[in-house]
Order: sequence, then structure tokens, then C-alpha cells
Amino acid sequence: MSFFPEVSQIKYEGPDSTNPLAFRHYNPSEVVEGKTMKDHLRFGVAYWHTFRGMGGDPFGPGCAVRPWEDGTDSLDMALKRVDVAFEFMQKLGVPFYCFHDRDVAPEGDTLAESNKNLDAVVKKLGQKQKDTGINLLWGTANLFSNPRFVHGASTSCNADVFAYAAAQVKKAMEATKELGGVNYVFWGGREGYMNLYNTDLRREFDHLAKFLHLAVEYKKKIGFTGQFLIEPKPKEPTKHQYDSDAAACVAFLRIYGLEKDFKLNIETNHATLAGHSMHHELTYASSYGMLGSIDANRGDELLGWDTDQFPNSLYETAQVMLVVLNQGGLGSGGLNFDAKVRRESFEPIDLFHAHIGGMDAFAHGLKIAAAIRKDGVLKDFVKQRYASWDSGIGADIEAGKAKFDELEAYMLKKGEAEKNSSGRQEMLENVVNRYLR
Ligand code: XLS
Ligand code: NI
Ligand code: NI
Repeated sequence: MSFFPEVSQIKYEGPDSTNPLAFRHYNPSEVVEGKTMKDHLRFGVAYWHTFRGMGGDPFGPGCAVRPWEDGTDSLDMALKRVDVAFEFMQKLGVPFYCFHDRDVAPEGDTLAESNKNLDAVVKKLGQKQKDTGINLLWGTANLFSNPRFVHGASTSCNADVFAYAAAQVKKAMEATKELGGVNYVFWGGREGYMNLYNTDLRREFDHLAKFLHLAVEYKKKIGFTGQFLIEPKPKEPTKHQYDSDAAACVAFLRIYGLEKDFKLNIETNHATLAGHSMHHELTYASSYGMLGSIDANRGDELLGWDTDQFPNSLYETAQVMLVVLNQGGLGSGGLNFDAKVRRESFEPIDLFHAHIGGMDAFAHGLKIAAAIRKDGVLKDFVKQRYASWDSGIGADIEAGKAKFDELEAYMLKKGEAEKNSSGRQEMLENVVNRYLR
């Protein structure tokens, strides 16, 4: 039985193709900088948006047409949805997917029942992975939908909720390990505050760190070798999320001695919500060796919330791929489309259009980034711009050989600093535009 009878395998047809159900840039076996596009990009489909999203918003229920759904959150429906998901992913030709525990299996009346449901679905997911060769990029636990998490999970004022969250993450990690997941993600969910009058901020941070330490301990205990990732987001659902941006996450991890056990999963729309560009967040994380994976999406320039749209800007995908190539790849990470079709795009085929566009935007961005790197124009400019640090007084400062006394003596003798040279921002922006084709 086919759930997408109108779609066959999506193929690469080249840049001139006008077929909306073909790739114009994503050619999985094409080699860029010595590696296939497939291995550079490591695309993943987000189970929650693509197979659970029905298009609901605060003003009305979802109206997506999903002929296979029976309107229930039953275990049978969950098992059937696995078939839908794998047919979709196989036709699209993605190597990975990502899920929350509660996306793939329904929550039961008790924790034990929820665990049993998850076991049943994991068994089927494992079988499908084997049949198709599609793998798990990361698993995670939904610690935000159920009303018990109203005050957060590990940062809840209610210690029982911390215990519940721990049990849930323990199980989700086991499921991820069982499915050969190569990462495990911690996104803060409701870990943050709405109001400081009722919040013991320091105690909540301590509890968040305690929770992550326990997770690291358990990871070692069961021999799970996937990479742990923290996903920064500044707000929504809470007014202030504790993992607000890359810099805050790195600081938090270091304060609590967790920096060796975690990297970051950076999401475009979260970067912009934090008042940063994606380029900034990636550059920051990468500079400190902390960029592990990417949630690929985009916001809307005119809307101030997490709209989770599919990526389509070549400027942005080229910037992302520049950072990724500059750091030698994402390792176990990948590009997960944490993105959803608009409520108005309610037909199943829109799921294909959305992912094809996102994949093409990144494949195109990869080619642009590789071309920029090949010519070395940005790299050369930056190298030249900092040349004063490569010898003389600059090299002495970096090597710790010049203290304030020596620096004063040096400047007194010299009288005035060397002339500055132009940053040439506009010229460089023009240079980048040259590659956007
Ligand atoms: C929500 C987050 C979430 C994480 C996984 O804004 O992006 O979807 O990626 O829990
Ligand atoms: Ni995300
Ligand atoms: Ni998000």
C-alpha cells in the first residue's frame, strides 16, 4: 500500500529542470571537496513536524489533509505512521530522521504504559531502518507537552517532575541507543521562567546541570556512544529559556563542568529569535569546537516567533555551509529540517515540495561555499587583515612575552600606532554575491 501514490522517487535532474518534484542541486553522489553531497549534508526529517504536524495554530485547529490518519493517537495509528514516514523518507532520499519519544509513540496512562508503547514502535522503527538503510540522526524526549511539565522539567519547582523527566530521558536514550542513533538532543522545552518573582533562578540552573550530569553518567553506564547536544533557544514557550544562545550554553556548560560531554545543535530560527544571525551562532559555536549539528529552518523577517519555515535563502545556506566546511564537517551531526509546511499548504505533496526546496537550498549553498573557499578570497583577506599579529609586537603579545610595561615602552618609542586599513565590507559582500549563481 502506498501513502504517496502520486510521487515516485525524487531524482536529481540538474539546475535547468523545471520539474517541481526533482532536485536541481542535490545530487547525493556528486563529490564536493572530496566528499559526496550526501555525506556533507546528512539531511534528516523531523518526525514531529512532518508526520505529526496538522497545521494547528492559536486561532484554529489543524486542517492538513493526511488520508492515512484516523484521528486518534492510538498505538495502531503510531505503527501505521511508521510506514508513512519511511515511504516518505525513502522517496525523498534522505539518510536520517529525528524524533521525540512522544512523536513516534503515544503517551499512556502511566509511565510504564508509555514505555511499553515506545518499545513497540521502536521495534518497528528498527525493522524499517534495516529495510531502508535510513538511520536515526538523533532522538530526544518531549518534556514540555504534558501538563505535568507546566513549570518545566528538570527546572521544575516540583521534585517529582524532575524524577519523571529523568525516567523519560533514560528511556528515550535507551531507545536512541537501540536504534543506533548517532546523537541525542536536549532542547530546553519549558526550562526557563515566565516571572522572576516566583523563581529561584540559581536553584533551577543547578538542577538543570544536575540533570545533565545524571544523563552523562547514565550514558556511560549503558555504553551509548552518540554525541550529546544542547539546542539553544532564547524564548518560547517561556519568556526566558535558560539555553538562550550559543554563548550562554557554552558558559553554562563550562560553569558546571559539562563542556566535554556536550556540543550544540544550532537552529536558524532560534538564532534569529535571539537577535543573532545563524552565521553568528554557528561561528561562535564552531570557534570553540562546540558545533555538533544543525536544525535547518528559517523564521519570517516580519514575525517574531519560531515559525519554523523551510530554508530557502542561498545567502544563509551558503554562510552555514561555509562554517561547516571551515570546521571540516559536522562529524556525527547533520542538517535536520526542524521545519513545517505552512497551514495553507495542506496537501501531502506539499511535504515533498518543502523538503525538496530545503535540500536544494543547502546543496546549492554547499556548492557556493566550496567555490568561495576554492578561491580563498575571504580567507586571504582575513589573514591579511590580522597580519600585524603574525610577527613583531603582535606575535609577542599572543605569546605572552609582552606585558603592560613592555607595551608602554614600545608605544612611547614608536609614538603612534600604525595606520589602520579599510575593512572593505562592501567589496567583500560584492565578492560573495559573485558566487551566488
Ligand atoms: C523547538 C525545538 C525542538 C527541538 C527538539 O523549538 O526546535 O523542536 O529541536 O526538541
Ligand atoms: Ni529544533
Ligand atoms: Ni524551534
